[in-house]
Amino acid sequence: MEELVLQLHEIEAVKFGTFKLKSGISSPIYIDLRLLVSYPPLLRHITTVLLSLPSLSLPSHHLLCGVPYTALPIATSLSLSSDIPMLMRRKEIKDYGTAKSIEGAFRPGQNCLIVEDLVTSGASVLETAAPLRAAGLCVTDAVVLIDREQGGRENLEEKGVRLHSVMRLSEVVEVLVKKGKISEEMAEKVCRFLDENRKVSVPAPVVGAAGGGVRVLGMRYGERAGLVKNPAGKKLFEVMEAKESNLCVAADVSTAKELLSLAEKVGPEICLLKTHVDIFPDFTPDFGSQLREIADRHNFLVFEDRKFADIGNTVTMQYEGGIFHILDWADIINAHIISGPGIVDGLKLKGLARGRGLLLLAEMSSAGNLAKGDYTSAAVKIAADHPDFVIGFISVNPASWQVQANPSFIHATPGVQMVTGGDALGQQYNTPYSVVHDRGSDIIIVGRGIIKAADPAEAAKEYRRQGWEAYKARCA
Ligand code: S5P
Repeated sequence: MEELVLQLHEIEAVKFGTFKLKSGISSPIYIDLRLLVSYPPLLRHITTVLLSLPSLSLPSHHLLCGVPYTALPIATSLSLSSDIPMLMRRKEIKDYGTAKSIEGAFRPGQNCLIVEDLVTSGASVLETAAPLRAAGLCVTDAVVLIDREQGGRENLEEKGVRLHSVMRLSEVVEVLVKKGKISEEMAEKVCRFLDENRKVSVPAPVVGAAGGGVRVLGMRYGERAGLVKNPAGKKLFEVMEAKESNLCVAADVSTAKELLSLAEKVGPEICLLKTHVDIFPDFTPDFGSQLREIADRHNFLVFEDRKFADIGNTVTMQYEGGIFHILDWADIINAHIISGPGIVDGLKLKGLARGRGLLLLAEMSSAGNLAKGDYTSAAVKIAADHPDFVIGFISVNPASWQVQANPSFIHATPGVQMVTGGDALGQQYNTPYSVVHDRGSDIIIVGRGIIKAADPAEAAKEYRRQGWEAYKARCA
């Protein structure tokens, strides 16, 4: 071990000074094991040490998973030397393709050892353990090169993960003093720091597969209904729970007549029916009341996908007036936030008194769209300012949002089909499981996957089943 410590010091993977750690505390010692990739002999040395760690029974693990990113080369090297297959956890879930949070081959019930370079609070290990466990794997042990002795071992133990470390930070310091690499004074400073920071707690969760939002994602729709102020939002959660459906059909058919017939057919399977009323050549003023009658009978809500985008004053007129009188029949509408928060004020002016709800477009499903990053964060902020009227978001990958989770907001995701892919005009599809389980959305919005099926009622039944299974797996 002494030799290993000296080599780490030699390559400046262990440094002394004043450093701010991920946990927010200021430390006189900093360990940067990212440098290991530049020193293959050292990586090999570490692997040999890990292989012979007495407390760790490597063969009892079916799989290894490194904590991204620094521990990935260590895990890879350990996998090559031990022949134990490896998994990789994505830090960010892709917004295209298969959108898996865990890459690699595995079977539920297999035991996966987590490999980490350095443990402080244990938060990073737990961030990796959460999606592995959610995928049905057993996570009982983690192995780390250096334990900073700042509560990580205890935090992990509490969550059922035993920590095996090659060395403790105090041992690293001892070796360096003994070999004359650092002064007694520096060693004392580090030891004092360790004594004063014996317990670094795991940071509070934020939304996201990265350990965040686990609490929110595990909550049942019925439980969340109790947190919603807006009547349409509350009813939506309640209908979902009662009907065991998180399916919204996007009824993009050619005529109003076809829409009403489709609503009858898929009504029993859905929590929400989404319309684009401006595409119908046969729209009549009684369309709204006819649709409402079907909606009430089958217990679903109506969502007019109007995507308002103008200034507050204009949208009040578009919402209430014109030919369509959307305000009279749609429980839910949606809006872009490109024009700023005034659009919400405008729509709210008309909709709030009628018990209507608003979804904000925080992300979109189409290739190359601009609703991301700061734009998405702005939508979250505007929603937080109007919890009486905004009921949630049109989103694509809410699990990756680096903002605090709010379980009262609902997420509805378009671009859903049984297989991933897209259309010729930029639409991008993910599966119900990936949308609800991996990406943390609540409602799947399915258009052509159902309306173009030979039997739309049967297709709706299958989408509903898949959407609900994904939700149950997420809650579990
Ligand atoms: O980003 C978006 C937002 C929406 S509301 N991407 C979308 O596709 N939509 C709508 O969802 C779109 O207008 C259409 O009505 C539906 C998707 O239909 P599908 O046939 O591609 O499933």
